[in-house]
Amino acid sequence: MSANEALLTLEGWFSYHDFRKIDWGKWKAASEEERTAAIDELQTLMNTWQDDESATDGSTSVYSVLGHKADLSFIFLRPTINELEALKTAFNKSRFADYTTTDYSYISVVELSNYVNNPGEDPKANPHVRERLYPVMPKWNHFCFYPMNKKRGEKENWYSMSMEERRDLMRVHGLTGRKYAGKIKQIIGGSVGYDDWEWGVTLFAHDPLDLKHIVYEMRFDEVSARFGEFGDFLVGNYVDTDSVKKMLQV
Ligand code: 76R
Repeated sequence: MSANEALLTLEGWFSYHDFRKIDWGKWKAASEEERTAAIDELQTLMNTWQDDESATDGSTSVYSVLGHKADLSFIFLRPTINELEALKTAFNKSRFADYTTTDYSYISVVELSNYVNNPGEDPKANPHVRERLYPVMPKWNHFCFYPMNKKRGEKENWYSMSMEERRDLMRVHGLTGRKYAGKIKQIIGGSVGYDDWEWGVTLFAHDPLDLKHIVYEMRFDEVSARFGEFGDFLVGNYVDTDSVKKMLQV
């Protein structure tokens, strides 16, 4: 194996998952006028994010999140990390942001690893590759997010395996994934150097059971069974400007 064979990854848009909690006590204590102005401003922001998507300058999704870990999830994909920072700052300057806290976020870059490329081809010239590196997120009803690592233990170390071994395991992983065509869309964000885990996994589904089924089925694939280590899972429901208003109206 050549030393840099392991380094061949393809990167696309940068990704920022911003998980916000709503301070419901403070929100309910605000005047109706203030709440209306805050919701209007949030809807305006969401429309500007949609304009970026229409101009293919990125993609944005908003989901309401179940459980105690967050209430809303904003997922931004953009060409540069400067744009991600500007989006974060613009949001923080909005009125609605004053009623939120952010205990968790995740930074990564959409990544394809080189296990399945066609030798000799310029991968970025391939429309299928481009579609995966610069993905417009589907407006599907449900999403889940979790970060993961591949083990670097004394006994099992993904990074000391040969390219052939890794490719074989990833091929099986890809075959499992393909069984969910049309049911699951996944975005893999590489986060080495950016965040606390090696990858952020974002899955979109029409049916929340498919989220459970794919993650469970993959646990039996050798690559996940032997090497997968997982962080917190978050799951939620798609919201647009109308449903976010409904969610926030008290
Ligand atoms: O077949 C292909 O075209 C691409 C093959 C492929 C790669 C290289 C692929 C396919 N993935 C790849 C890389 Mn994936 N993926 C995950 C998870 O919970 C778990 O156990 C794992 C979390 C899911 C659910 C998932 C889904 N994948 C990766 C990588 C980078 C690994 C590396 O570089 O070492 C990670 C961390 C990862 C994790 N994967 C697919 C899916 C699905 C649904 C597919 C099929 C996609 C398709 O054919 O459209």
